[in-house]
Amino acid sequence: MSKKALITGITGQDGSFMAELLLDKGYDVYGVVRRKAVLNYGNVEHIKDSINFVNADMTDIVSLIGAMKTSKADEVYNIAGQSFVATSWEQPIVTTEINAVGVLNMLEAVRKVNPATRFYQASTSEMFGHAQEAKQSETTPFYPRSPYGVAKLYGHWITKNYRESYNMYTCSGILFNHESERRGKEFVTRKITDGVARIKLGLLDCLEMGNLDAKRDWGHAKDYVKAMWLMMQQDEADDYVIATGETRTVREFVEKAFECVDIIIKWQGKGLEEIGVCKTTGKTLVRVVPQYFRLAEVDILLGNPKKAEEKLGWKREISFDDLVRCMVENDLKLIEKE
Ligand code: NAP
Ligand code: G4F
Repeated sequence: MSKKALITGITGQDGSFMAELLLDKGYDVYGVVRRKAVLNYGNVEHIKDSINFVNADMTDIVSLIGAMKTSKADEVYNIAGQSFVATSWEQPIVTTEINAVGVLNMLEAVRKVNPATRFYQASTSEMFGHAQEAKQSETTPFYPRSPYGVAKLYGHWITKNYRESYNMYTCSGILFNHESERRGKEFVTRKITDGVARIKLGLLDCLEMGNLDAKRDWGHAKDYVKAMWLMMQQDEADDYVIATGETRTVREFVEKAFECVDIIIKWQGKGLEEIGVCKTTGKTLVRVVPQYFRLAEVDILLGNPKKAEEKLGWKREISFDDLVRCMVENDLKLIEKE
C-alpha cells in the first residue's frame, strides 16, 4: 500500500517541490490549503489533479485534527509558514501564531490522531541570526534577530520537546536560504532575477535594493526537499543543518544575475550612495534605497552541512551559478510571455 504524506504549505515554493518528490516516490499526497476568496493552487497548479487537498489553517487546531483524520498520514511535512522576514516586524502577532503556535497545533494534532506519524518541521538558519560561530552547525547557539526568527525558534524547540516528551518521531531541518524560479518576488534573489530580466527587456530602468553587504548561503530548493525526505527515513529522528557551505553577498548575486544577460556591473560610491552602473553604457542599473533595510539585520549566514552529508548521505547538486542562471532564464521567459 502507498505511504500517505500530509504537506502543510503545499502551495509555496518548498511545498510544491516536496509534493513533486513524494508523488515521484509513489506517495498519496495530501496538501493543506487555506480558504481564499479566489481559489488558487499557487505553485502546485500543474499537479493539482494528483493532490488531495484539505482545507485547514495552521492557526486552527480543529482544522489540523481534521486534516490528520482525513489524510491518515504516515508522514507530516510541516512546511507552512509566514516566510518573509521583513513582514514579521509589520505583523509580529500573526507571524508568531503561524510560525510558533501553528507548529504546536500541528504537533498536537499528530499526537491526538496518530502519535506514530512522523513529523518534519521547517526550521531555519534565521535562528542563528547574529551568528555566534563563523560556520553554523547543529551545535551553534541561537541568536534570532527578527520576530520571524524568534517564532521559528519556538517551533524548533517544541518539535525537539515532543520528541523527548512523547517519544514521537519529530525532526527539524535547519535550512539555509534556498531559492528557485518558484520563489516569491519579495525575496531578494527573485527580486533581482525578475528585475534583471525586466531591465534586459527594456521594461525597467533600475533595481532599487537594500543592504548589498548582507551575506547568505544560497542553495536550490529542489536539493533541499531531498534532505527533508531523507530526515524522515532514518531509524531515529534528529535535527540537521542543510546548507551549501558557501556564502556570498547580495552584491555578488546582483553581479552574477546581470552576467547572465551579458551585462557587467561596476560599483561606485558607498553606503546609501552606492550605485551599480553598466560597464559599457555607464547607465545606472542598481540604486541603494533605505526602505529595504531591516530594523535588525542578519549580516552573514554560512552553514556547515557535514552531519547531513555523513548521516543522511545528502549532497547539494545544483551550483550557485546554475541556480542564478535558471532563475534569470525563467524570468526572461515569463516576462516575454506577459
Ligand atoms: P513560501 O513560498 O512563502 O510558502 C509558505 C506556505 O505556507 C504557503 O503555501 C502558504 O499558503 C502557507 N501558509 C502560510 N500561512 C499559513 C497558514 N496560516 N495556514 C496554512 N498555510 C499557511 O515559503 P517557502 O520558501 O516555501 O518556505 C517553506 C517553509 O520553510 C516556511 O515555513 C519557511 O519559513 C521555511 N524556511 C524557508 C527557507 C527558504 O530559504 N525558502 C529557509 C528556511 C526555512 P498560501 O499559499 O495560502 O499563502
Ligand atoms: O531574500 P531575503 O528576504 O531572505 P532572508 O531574510 O534571508 O530570509 C529567507 O531565508 C531564511 C533562511 O535563512 C528563511 F528562513 C526565510 O523564510 C526566508 O526564506 O533577504 C536576504 C538578504 C537580507 O539580508 C536583506 O536585508 O537580502 C537583503 N536585501 C537587500 N536588499 C534585501 C533587499 N532583501 C529583500 N527582500 N529585498 C531587497 O531589496
